[in-house]
Amino acid sequence: MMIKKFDVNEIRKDFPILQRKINNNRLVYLDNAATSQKPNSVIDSLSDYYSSYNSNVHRGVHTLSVEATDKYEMARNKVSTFLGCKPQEVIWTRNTSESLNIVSIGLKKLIKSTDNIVISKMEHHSNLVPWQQLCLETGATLRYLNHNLDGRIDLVEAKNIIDKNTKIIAITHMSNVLGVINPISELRNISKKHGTILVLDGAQSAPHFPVSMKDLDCDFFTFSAHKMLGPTGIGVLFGKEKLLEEMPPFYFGGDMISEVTYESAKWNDLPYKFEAGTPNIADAIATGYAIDYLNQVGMKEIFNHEEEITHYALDRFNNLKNYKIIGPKGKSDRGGVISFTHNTLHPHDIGEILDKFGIAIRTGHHCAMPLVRSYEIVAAARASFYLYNTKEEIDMFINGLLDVEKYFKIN
Ligand code: C6P
Repeated sequence: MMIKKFDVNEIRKDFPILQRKINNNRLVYLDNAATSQKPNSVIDSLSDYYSSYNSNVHRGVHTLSVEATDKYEMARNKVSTFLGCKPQEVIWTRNTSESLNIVSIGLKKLIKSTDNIVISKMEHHSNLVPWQQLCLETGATLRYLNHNLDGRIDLVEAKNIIDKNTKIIAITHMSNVLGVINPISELRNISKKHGTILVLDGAQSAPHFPVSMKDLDCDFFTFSAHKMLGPTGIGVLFGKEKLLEEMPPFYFGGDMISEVTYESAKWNDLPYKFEAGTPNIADAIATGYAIDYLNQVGMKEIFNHEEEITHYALDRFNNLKNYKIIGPKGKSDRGGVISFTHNTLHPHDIGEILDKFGIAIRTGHHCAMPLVRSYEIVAAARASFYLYNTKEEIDMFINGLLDVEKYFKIN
């Protein structure tokens, strides 16, 4: 694949929505942690599927079905290359949330009441509630890794929290609120001694920097295509082959079986054992196009660009008198997410006024209610960046924050 030199202005031309005006202002889209925008190649691939080769997969001998099956499996191969794993270790799901549910329910039979499961206090509800439920059902204990005000996990304490009864550690690779990138290799080293299963929530990492299943040495990894230029309604569960072989299927029905009698059923081979029914063919194929786009730009280049604009934003933020960052003020091991509050203004008011200027940010608890509450607030505002954001947009955002204060007559 040809690597383009990173040129944000060229990249922007591939995203038609970025030409939109919001309230007569140009759109400044800074809500990428919620969902990313899509390039033409992804949008066109959806229309191409429905207009040229719409058909079911793995079922037909006719040309359309063969074409659809080839493209669907080719997309899986692209994901496996992107992650550095085997194609049979890539399961198509609906999103990160579904992937994490498949794992937590699939591992249930391994869990005894004397076991514990360790997660962090910064988890998205998708990586908290499934484990909470699993503990409630099995009698196991849910333990939490603590972090400091900056969002850095306490690794000294982690050595005591993770022990011989820890069956699973499930942690976010990068926090959607604090922006911290968690110390996965250190946690892996601690967990290895106890043979603990490591589950990574990659919803905020896979879109933004290279992720290698080999280097991370995780047992499961999950992400959503919609946060990485792909469509909504499709996600991925990576699992080590051996564990997936041992895990029971989540859904039952067509395609996930190899043989059915009136009395019993045998499961299909991986990955189909976990893909019951007609899958989300068009969106899986479009995810392949999203990965092509990311590869063409380069994941390292994307990270470098985001790092540059995030550092710039942090420097400008530090000069704002009344705004306070939730999460690390430092620049190391953090991605392009900045959550913040204001001394007197409610985050929703900030978000609404910024929208009048065409600037899209997210406000609320960001589906991490316990974390946000731990900072003694009920909501935060959040700006999150991606490959198509520019320094000029950061300036517009920071100036927008000052204009919000003017709007509310705050000095
Ligand atoms: N976070 C945000 O605005 P789904 O909704 O299943 O595609 O992804 C869930 C999810 C899981 N883990 C992390 C770390 C996430 O950030 C998200 C999605 C969005 O922060 C929507 S709440």
